[in-house]
Amino acid sequence: MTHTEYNFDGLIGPTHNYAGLSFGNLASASNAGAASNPREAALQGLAKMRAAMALGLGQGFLPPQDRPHLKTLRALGFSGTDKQIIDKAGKAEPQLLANCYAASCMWTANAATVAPSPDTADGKVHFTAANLAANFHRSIEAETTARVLAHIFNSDKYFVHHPPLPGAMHFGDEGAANHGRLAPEHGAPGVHLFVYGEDGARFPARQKLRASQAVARGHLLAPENTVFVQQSAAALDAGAFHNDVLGVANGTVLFLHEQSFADREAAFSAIRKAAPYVEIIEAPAAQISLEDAVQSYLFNSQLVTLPGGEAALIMPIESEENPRVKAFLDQTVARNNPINRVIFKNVRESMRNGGGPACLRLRVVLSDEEVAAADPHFILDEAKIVNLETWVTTHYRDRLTPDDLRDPSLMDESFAAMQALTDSLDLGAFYDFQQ
Ligand code: SUG
Repeated sequence: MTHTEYNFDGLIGPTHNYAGLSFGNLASASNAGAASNPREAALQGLAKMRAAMALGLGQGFLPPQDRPHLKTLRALGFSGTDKQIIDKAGKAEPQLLANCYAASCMWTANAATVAPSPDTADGKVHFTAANLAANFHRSIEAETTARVLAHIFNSDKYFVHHPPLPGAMHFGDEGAANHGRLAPEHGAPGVHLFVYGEDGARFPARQKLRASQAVARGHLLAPENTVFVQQSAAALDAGAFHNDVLGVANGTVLFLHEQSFADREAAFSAIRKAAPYVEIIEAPAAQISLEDAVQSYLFNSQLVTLPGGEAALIMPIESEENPRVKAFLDQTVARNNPINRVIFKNVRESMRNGGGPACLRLRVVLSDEEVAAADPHFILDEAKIVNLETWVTTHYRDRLTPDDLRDPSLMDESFAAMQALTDSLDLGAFYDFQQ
């Protein structure tokens, strides 16, 4: 059976904006209040998807969610017509309105944790939608994300869907952003690397160990194929609010910063024991500071296995622009290791909210039969990308500031866009605003 790596990118929604909602995410904080360009953001995301397809990789997407999320505003006591709700919330609680307007579901690395079928005791692909309990604007995504995944991967024969973990921050779970899979090849049983945090001196940890353990349990992973590693407090406090800001794993390669883990030696020995084939490619702190790594998002790259077997990195252009990072990358490619290619993409609109190329995708390894069982509307080809680009240019604004969120016509435009999208994807009355 052939297994292929698919990346499901988040299609960036029409309300993409900079509201400074994520404590511990330095880019989100420093761009708070700036004007965003939702149209450019979505087109940048689609261009990245096209680049991955050009490399011969499978590419899918997850649709944006309905924002403003009126259901949440109603649950929090705002009443009246849709327009009255926006008006009242904008006057009384502008920050709450911004939370309900966030397009943050674009970062699908946080949508869920996935275990491919070669790894699970029942031979099915398991999904656990992340509860994203650490931030209010992100926690709103969980229920709809679970619905989206169940819709796209809708077959009891091949797929198992677990609801977001209960218990809020007691089981705080941020999905695949703190998880990686190592395997000699995609179709062989893999080793799951779960990275959790403990609160730092500056910033709180989002991913709890007990949450990672619960996901591993639910996914029926063999204990010898799971490794749980603590992120270093230095990394968290330097702005690595998810582990994928400082490291990425795929295939036989673990690519990371020297200061990623609390106990580097113990972590490496546990990983090598479970996955003896692993090649660890590390950036020494003396060459790349934590500050450079967080600014350039060097490790928030998509580490992908190309059809010929070599590994490539799809990286943010911020990494090309940082001379120390660029020098390190040149050395890495020149050395004898599986990483032979680096492709730089401009996803600046997303980067300004702390989301690099790897944040924008959920990696799902699927067999041919499993791909055939997935909803083809969400598996991309060139024609479908062109349709999505036309949809974006038809419906999206090219400038949005936090003040614009109070403008009820933004809600109308956003819902009109979502209506057109659900029509084209045969989704029916899928979103809360359509009920
Ligand atoms: O959760 N930013 C996201 C970025 C997520 C990046 N994902 C990964 N590292 N995998 C977050 O902090 C900012 C929204 C705002 O401030 O308007 C935001 O939600």
